[in-house]
Amino acid sequence: MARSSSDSSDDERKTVRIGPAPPIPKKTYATKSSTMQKRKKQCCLLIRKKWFIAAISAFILLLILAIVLGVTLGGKNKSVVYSNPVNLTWWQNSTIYRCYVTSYVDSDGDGIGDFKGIQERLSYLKELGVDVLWLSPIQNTNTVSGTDVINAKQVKIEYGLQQDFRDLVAAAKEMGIRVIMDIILNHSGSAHQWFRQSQLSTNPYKDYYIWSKGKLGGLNDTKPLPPNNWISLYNGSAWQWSDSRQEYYLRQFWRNEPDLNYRNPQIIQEMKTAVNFWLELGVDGFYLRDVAFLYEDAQLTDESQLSSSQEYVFHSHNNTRDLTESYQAVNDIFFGAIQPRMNADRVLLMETNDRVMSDEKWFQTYNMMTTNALYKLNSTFDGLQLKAVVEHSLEAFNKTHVWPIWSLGDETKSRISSKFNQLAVGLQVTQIFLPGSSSIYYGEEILLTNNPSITYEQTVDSAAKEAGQSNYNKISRDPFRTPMKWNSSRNAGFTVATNPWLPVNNNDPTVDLLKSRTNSIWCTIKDMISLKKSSLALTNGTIEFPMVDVDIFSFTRVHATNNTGFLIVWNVGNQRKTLSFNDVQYISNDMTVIRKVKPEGSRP
Ligand SMILES: [Ca+2]
Ligand SMILES: [Ca+2]
Repeated sequence: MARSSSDSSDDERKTVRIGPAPPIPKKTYATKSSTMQKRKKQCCLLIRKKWFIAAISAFILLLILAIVLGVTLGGKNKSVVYSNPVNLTWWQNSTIYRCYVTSYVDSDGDGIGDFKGIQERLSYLKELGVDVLWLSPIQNTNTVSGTDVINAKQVKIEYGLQQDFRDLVAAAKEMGIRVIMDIILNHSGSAHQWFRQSQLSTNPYKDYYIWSKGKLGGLNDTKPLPPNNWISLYNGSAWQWSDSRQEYYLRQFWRNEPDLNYRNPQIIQEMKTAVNFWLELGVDGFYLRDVAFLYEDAQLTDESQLSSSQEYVFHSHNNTRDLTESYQAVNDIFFGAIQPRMNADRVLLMETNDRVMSDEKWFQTYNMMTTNALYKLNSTFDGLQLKAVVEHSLEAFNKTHVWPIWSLGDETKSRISSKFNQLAVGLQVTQIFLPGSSSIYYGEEILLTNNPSITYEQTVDSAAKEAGQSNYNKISRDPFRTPMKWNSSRNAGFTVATNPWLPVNNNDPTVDLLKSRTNSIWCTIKDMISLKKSSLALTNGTIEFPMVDVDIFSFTRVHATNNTGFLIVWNVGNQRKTLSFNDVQYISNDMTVIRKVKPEGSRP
């Protein structure tokens, strides 16, 4: 990263040099920057015609420039996000690393990632610039990669002992890294003692789940029909027959994940107890999974169908999703008994959706919302579409005063490198510079791709196994969860076991390789995180979109008071472009190129 003496921070030195200035005559910026011209020469020499930016053309598929610029804010109607400097809390000025524990580091050679393994790699996270470690579900489950909780107040035994978790949290804190965790609210596993007892109608567990006798008229009258037409997220009826109880139970997700009955006050109490358990172990916050699904219509009313199809997307879900009670339940669980502790320095986050963003009353509860709006873009998109998504998201966050976390990946989705190909790099860099906090799903920093070579025999995802040999690869989430690739040793340094729980993806580069290349995606992300930390303009500045068209996406982040900031330009098209920012009133010609990013730089 070539930085001039005045390129990145909002310190006094730079402010004096650029200063809040009167409008500066505008020119095509690249032609006026000796730094740029020098870099052009270097680029042409070093990487032939891969990319360069003079006058300004870019023969690239993707180009991001972060450029310091002098600005004047007069004469424009600003779209301001967090315009007034605020005292940022730890979770606002943060880079969040979403760690899928099972695949991160295996310390004891059983082929499964664990707490001690993560602890060994805390220095790696620190080096990358991570402030918050966000752990995938660590509550004890029946299946290693599932969310079928069998004890909400116990660590997953494959990950280690409770003390190992305490040690991890303590070691992370010592390094200035906070630890937050997923908490599973909507369901338990069918192997949970609660469910076993509930199936037998044993109190107090009899009404821990949502049971129904169903409707008369079943095939051969051997069993009734499901009570209504509700569909599971993974298709098929949301009702599962229990032979032992001779009733249906509701499962909005998988058959081994029965929905808990939140209309039973005992469930709220159980969750409060679980939350307290994890707070005692030292976690700094929770990501609340599947809040939208907590409550369903008490009368079990049919949902309207948008077509005759039995697929989930063709049902309305107004009786099974986003009920007001669901969000109220979160208030009941996390505030009240544990409010004093949550308020102090803890954070609650959940994934945003239109329902929750439409009602400000929920924001007494949630500090942060994750948004996967960028991920929802089509695998190819243009600058206008990208801007629309960013603006729509920021408007919602601005209205509700909730701090955004931009999230591109998690263990349920195709990896971004596989979905977006070369555009993935640009999305990663863009999200770092957007207002809010950015996140990294483990492996994104080395452009880990989906592992396409997992056989049916190697498949672990229980739903995929259930789908059978001919269909498993259509629904398996295993390809998005393969082991982290650390180095060139066997199984990429993830484990010394011969057979890791999922096979390592042989196609992808390793951490060690990319760290050794200064223009790699790993180094780029590290540098961009560092840049963001150094700048109030980037954490707390205004945002504008000075030039956006089909091929170009650009935005500025400008300090609210000293008029300095950054311009980020991304050529999302596949043609060389010549750009001039002459017509943008507030951009001066006094700019310095900080970093140029190209998609090819990350691959071996
Ligand atoms: Ca292990
Ligand atoms: Ca539910």
